[in-house]
Amino acid sequence: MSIRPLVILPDPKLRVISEPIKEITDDVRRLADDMLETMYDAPGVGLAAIQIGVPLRMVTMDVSKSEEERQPMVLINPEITWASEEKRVYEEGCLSIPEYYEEVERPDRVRFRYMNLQGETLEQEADGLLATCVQHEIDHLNGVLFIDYLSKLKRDRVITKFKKAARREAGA
Ligand code: K1U
Ligand code: ZN
Repeated sequence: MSIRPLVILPDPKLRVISEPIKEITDDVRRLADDMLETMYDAPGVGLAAIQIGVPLRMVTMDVSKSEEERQPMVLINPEITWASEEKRVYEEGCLSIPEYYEEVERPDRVRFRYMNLQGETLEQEADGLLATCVQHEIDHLNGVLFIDYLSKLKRDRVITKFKKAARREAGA
């Protein structure tokens, strides 16, 4: 297992549409292990494979409250199959946009389908942080970021800030 470097805004990889996983191979299992290790190290409650530069439809999540009771989830080819009309606002963050948090409105509850590492197809309903997180992660698989839900003014501001930081780093 290894901790992989995170892809940070404005890297164009974050806008790529990730490819479905066709077969669960040793490489896929290794990717899941690396994603979990990278997510716990960050720390984060979710991670999409593209955030470590791999354009495959895999997500890891763990919204458990304590480190002692970890509940790691690995989602392969996840899809939202139902979303409630009712919305909720949650202050979101993103490991690819460090130290930036904003309120985002999304469906309050969702049902999602995915394959696990054993190749079983499962469907689950979620509310609270899990519902927000799974929507945020599936957006990553489609090249969508939570800043896309903000006003153009806020989005442009944060993109400009991260572009400047990237330029400074490249020049340093
Ligand atoms: O996909 C990502 O960038 C991970 C992101 C997921 C997420 C967080 C909040 C709302 C929606 C989606 C994060 O994990 S940001 C870090 C974070 O929220 C957190 C970190 C440690 C403990 C608790 C939360
Ligand atoms: Zn994110």
